[in-house]
Amino acid sequence: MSSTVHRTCPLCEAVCGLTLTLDDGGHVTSVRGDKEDPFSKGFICPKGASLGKLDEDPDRLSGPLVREGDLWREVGWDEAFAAVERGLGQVVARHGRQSTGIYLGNPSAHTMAGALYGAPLIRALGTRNVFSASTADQMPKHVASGLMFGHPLTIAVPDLDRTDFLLMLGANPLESNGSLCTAPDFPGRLKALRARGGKLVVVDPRRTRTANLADEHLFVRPGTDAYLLFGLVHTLFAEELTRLSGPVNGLDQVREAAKHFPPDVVARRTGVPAQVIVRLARELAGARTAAVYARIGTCTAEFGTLAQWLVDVLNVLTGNLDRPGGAMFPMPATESAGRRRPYTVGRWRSRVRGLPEANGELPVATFADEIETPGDGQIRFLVTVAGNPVLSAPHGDRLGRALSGLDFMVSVDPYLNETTKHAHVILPPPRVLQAGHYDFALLGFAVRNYARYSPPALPLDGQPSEAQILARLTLIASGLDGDLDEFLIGQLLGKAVETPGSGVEGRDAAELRAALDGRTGAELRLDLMLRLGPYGEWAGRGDLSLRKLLDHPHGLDLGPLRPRLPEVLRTASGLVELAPPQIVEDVERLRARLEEEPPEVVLIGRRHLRSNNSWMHNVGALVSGSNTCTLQIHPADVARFGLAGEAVVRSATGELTVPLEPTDTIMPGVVSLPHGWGHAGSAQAVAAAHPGVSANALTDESAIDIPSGNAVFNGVPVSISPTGMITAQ
Ligand SMILES: Nc1nc2c(c(=O)[nH]1)N[C@H]1C(S)=C(S)[C@@H](COP(=O)(O)OP(=O)(O)OC[C@H]3O[C@@H](n4cnc5c(=O)[nH]c(N)nc54)[C@H](O)[C@@H]3O)O[C@H]1N2
Ligand SMILES: Nc1nc2c(c(=O)[nH]1)N[C@H]1C(S)=C(S)[C@@H](COP(=O)(O)OP(=O)(O)OC[C@H]3O[C@@H](n4cnc5c(=O)[nH]c(N)nc54)[C@H](O)[C@@H]3O)O[C@H]1N2
Ligand code: SF4
Ligand SMILES: [Mo]
Repeated sequence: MSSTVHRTCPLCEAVCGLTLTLDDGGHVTSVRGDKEDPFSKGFICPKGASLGKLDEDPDRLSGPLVREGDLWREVGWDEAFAAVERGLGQVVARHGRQSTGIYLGNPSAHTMAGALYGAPLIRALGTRNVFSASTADQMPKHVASGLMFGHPLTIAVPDLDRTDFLLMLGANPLESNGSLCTAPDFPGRLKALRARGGKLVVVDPRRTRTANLADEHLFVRPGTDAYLLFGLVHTLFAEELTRLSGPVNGLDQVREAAKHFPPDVVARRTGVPAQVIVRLARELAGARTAAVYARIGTCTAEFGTLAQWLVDVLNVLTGNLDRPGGAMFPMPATESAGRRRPYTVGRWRSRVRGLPEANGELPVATFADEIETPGDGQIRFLVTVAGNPVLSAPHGDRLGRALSGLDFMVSVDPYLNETTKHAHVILPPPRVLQAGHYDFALLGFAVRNYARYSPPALPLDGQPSEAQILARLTLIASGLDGDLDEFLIGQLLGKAVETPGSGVEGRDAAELRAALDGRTGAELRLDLMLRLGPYGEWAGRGDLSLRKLLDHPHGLDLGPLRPRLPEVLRTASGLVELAPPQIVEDVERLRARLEEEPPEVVLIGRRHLRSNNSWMHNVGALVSGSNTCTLQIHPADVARFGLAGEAVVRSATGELTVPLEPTDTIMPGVVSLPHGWGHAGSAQAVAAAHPGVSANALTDESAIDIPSGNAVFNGVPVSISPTGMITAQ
């Protein structure tokens, strides 16, 4: 007897619904797109299709490991947690809480465990040494949105299904399936845009598959998007094409700042001809509706925050912010109504380099500094959750060496990999199908309002869920006993019954608690958030609850995006802040860079459809064909540097020998290497057989986007030479 289960794919931001068939033994026999999912409508990609293989990967850890020297020993859960408690206790007793640190990796933005227990664990550790993949990714967007709209999660997404004109920079959704824009079947949605007469313009130093689908592709020099965007802003003012989205603060400052970046000046730097910039500005202003959307290529760059800011400046100046077909604010089902203080950055600074905090985190670019540098606050005890920063952080090999010097490290991860091999204890989460799934983070960036909950498809046989692992770590770190979920539920309910307009003001918290549904603490907390959320049965505007989601196993469409200004704003002024001082002051740095000679060759990254950052390289069906770690390089550069087959790439931090992939789809003077490879000697058999090299051996942790502290992966200066050549020292 086989059974069928419907689940959200947890592997990328597209949140596709999947339909899986399981045999009696709980083995996955087929994976298909769920045609009845109102959002993804049956879409699936090769990664989703391999979910069964991934779930049953024989190299996934099935129980905790404890390291003794170079030897790993399988232990029971109690012994593993006891080891963590001892390790933490010793470090804290000697060096205090500021000697602890935490790193949260990308999948913790996909798991319920990460969403529900990440923040409590950080609070329990009581440290400012908080790092995550966000500062190797989207922190510039949080900072720009936080300062403009008052909350770092108030992020405008392109209204993909209704826009008439999409200007896309530094994103390649045909490979990535989209990011900070949750849109299952992104490729189909782009085709639909064109089919309804809309226009797609892609700006990328490579002619990607997304660029091939577009009406127009513009090659841009890496790291120069802020100039290009300023050139567009300049033109809108110069030609009086602006029509504001609504009342804003700071319009004059933006006009002043843009004066320094006329199209002919920025053309030289960006490689985009001035007349093209002018035409693009006119098209953007003239389109019935339009949206500017920029992603990782523009975020992990030296002027990441300026670029993210200018994206929304353009959306505002063209009247497209917050209107259908423009850039809009989703309203996710678990959004909390609570007002917070207006957003700011730099509330504290990192110990060694004095880099500002953003969203309560320090830049991953200074992670190794904080582990290596002696003194009060030096990290000696580290927790990593769902991260592989040795391959994903800038100058990752240095970080690997730093990790090996920690007094104690505990990793919550299903794999023994380049990062977790430095841990003293590894706590593996159970199989994917044993976890409940709700996309707390990603549904806040969805191009339609939508909700879907996937209960665990298989029981936990004896081992803790990842939620329970993190809850237990939180209790260990806080030194408290008891039920963490009940405590957190009590806290949230206690606040809600005292908050005017919460929908439950004045009601009895114990009675409300008794009404919650859920078989686990995580489900109870989800139910509470749904009920208190904007569609929730307690907030009075709907009837959403966990029960309702369970009754809709294919997901629930909550409608198209709706205008949300000014209600969504959390700025002190109550207006959109078009020229936040912390951002505008960085314009000087952008101007100064204009005077400098650009590097001759720069490195950028890229993504492949069948890869996922540093993992999923242990699934045979995914690591083959085009999914390889090669250096894309223009044939003219191959000739110029006298290369054949392989080349040596050198940067300020390291050097690699890499197989070449000559292609005229990349600009001359630019080379591209995907990140997340470098699995030589891995405990994962398939990955070790397809090792590749780590692009982050070349990236430089000393280069950051100043306002956000974000890492710089695109536009890294490198030199290229033939292999076997001896260089003068
Ligand atoms: N050069 C360069 N570097 C980059 C980038 C780039 O474009 N270029 N991109 C950056 C970006 S955008 C990101 S997001 C970061 C990613 O950086 P990280 O998050 O540090 O790295 P990942 O490769 O995503 O590692 C994911 C880890 O989570 C584990 N894992 C998978 N599923 C689960 C789960 O359900 N629970 C737990 N606990 N663990 C799980 C995997 O085994 C793996 O160890 O890399 C960044 N690094
Ligand atoms: N298959 C697959 N899907 C993924 C991932 C994966 O590793 N594999 N990772 C996931 C993660 S963590 C993220 S954050 C998202 C990212 O999602 P996307 O942002 O769509 O990421 P990429 O596919 O890397 O596309 C970035 C593009 O930016 C271009 N680029 C590089 N430098 C510059 C520049 O200076 N300016 C401009 N304009 N473009 C530049 C690159 O050539 C590349 O085509 O993808 C997610 N989805
Ligand atoms: S596009 Fe993303 S969410 Fe959809 S099936 Fe592929 S990996 Fe899963
Ligand atoms: Mo990412």
